[in-house]
Amino acid sequence: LGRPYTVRGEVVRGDQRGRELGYPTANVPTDGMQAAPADGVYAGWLRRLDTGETFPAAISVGTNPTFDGVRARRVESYVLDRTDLDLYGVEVEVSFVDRLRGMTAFASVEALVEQMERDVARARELLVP
Ligand code: FMN
Repeated sequence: LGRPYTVRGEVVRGDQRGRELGYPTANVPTDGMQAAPADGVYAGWLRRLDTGETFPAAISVGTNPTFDGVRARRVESYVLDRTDLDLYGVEVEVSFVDRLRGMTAFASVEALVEQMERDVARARELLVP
């Protein structure tokens, strides 16, 4: 595979929890038509197909096992430092550059947020020179 794996789709509303956690994410559902990489956390890029802009991102693939409820698997991208972006309804392409870790069911929301902070720092090191 000579270039990063990508997933395309329209950004849908998630559980609206990300903003409360301090890390709002652009959620793209995975359907039967395209395979997402294994559940876990990645550093990569989110590209808006409407404007062509590309942003560095920390990306989660999975069902958010820290929280209750049966949930669809999806690709969630936190665009670094851009809590102001509104991407609902926008077609995006997410590229996976580096795998950071596996998906974890944390015992508390605080533990999840601390780990997300480390993930974002690592993604920044890898993506932003
Ligand atoms: N959810 C988990 O349950 N376990 C994880 O290990 C985990 N890691 C994440 C790492 C990053 C960098 C990001 C952006 C999200 C991660 N998530 C993880 C997903 C969050 O639980 C999710 O973004 C949050 O619940 C908001 O969901 P919502 O967009 O549906 O509101």
